Amino acid sequence: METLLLDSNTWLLVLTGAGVSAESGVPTFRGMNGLWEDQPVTEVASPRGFAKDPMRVWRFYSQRRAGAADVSPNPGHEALVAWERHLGDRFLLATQNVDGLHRRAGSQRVVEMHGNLFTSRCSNPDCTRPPFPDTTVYASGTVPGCKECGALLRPHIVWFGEQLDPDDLTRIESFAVKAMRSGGRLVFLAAGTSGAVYPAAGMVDNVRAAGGETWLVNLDASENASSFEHFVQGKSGEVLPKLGRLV
Ligand code: BJW
Repeated sequence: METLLLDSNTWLLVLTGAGVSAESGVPTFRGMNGLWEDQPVTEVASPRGFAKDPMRVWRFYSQRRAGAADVSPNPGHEALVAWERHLGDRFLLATQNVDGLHRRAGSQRVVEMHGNLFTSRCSNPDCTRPPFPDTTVYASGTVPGCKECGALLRPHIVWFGEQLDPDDLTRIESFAVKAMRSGGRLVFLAAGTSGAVYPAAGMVDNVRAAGGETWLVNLDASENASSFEHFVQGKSGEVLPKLGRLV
């Protein structure tokens, strides 16, 4: 197996997806065939789905909260923690996962691009209440309301068709810019992601355009696999612990 050199010249930007949590027992989107209760997840987890049936949306997220609370980080998460300890500020982890497992494993420099399962916010864009931690598994058939304005609460998740937080995107871009300006070696590694959802799926092209090196660790060839220079096929929990050569 190829090894990825992580030395004092390396700046490592990691992108993770649902495959990294799969070995912890969290179902992937592709694994569910993109369906939940026979409905496309893209319909349930969308602004339109929430407007149409907020109870169904909360049932979906309450079920996932209950499931994610019971699982633990796996060796893939742990390998990334070790790499971060080695590289310090020359490491950044952008995750599409909302399950919080990276932070629970000990990762600190984390950007949760698609939000967080254990955070809720008011659905009223004019409400001043900021997003807040919320581990509640709401009873089926209920929809929580905002204490401040009475509107419906919603999960703090980026649904299809919604904008990602511009601060998150800036943090990722600034990391790459800083790496290139420092004259260091910028490495982008994507793990456990289908490469089908943007803007995350476009990160590989941006890094290549900036002159960075690109690696993919995935169970199968993701949709954008041909954009990567290195592809290590396998389970992230088995590959990542062996991949990094810390110098
Ligand atoms: C293993 C493994 C193991 C298994 N080890 N591997 C440009 C072009 C075309 C369209 C667009 C575009 N830019 C934006 C869009 C629209 C849209 C989009 O991307 N659509 C595509 C379907 C084409 N994007 C958006 O709407 C985004 N917003 C945005 O860009 O705003 C501006 C804008 C809006 C509209 C138009 C244009 C611009 C928002 C995207 C938000 C995504 N949110 C979700 C769901 C939230 C619901 C929830 O979590 O409850 O986030 S979608 C879902 O997909 C979830 C995931 O984070 C995301 C990525 O999935 P991921 O992680 O890749 O998982 P899987 O299951 O798909 O794949 C797992 C992979 O792991 C597989 O390959 C397995 O083989 C592998 N695997 N076990 C290693 N053990």
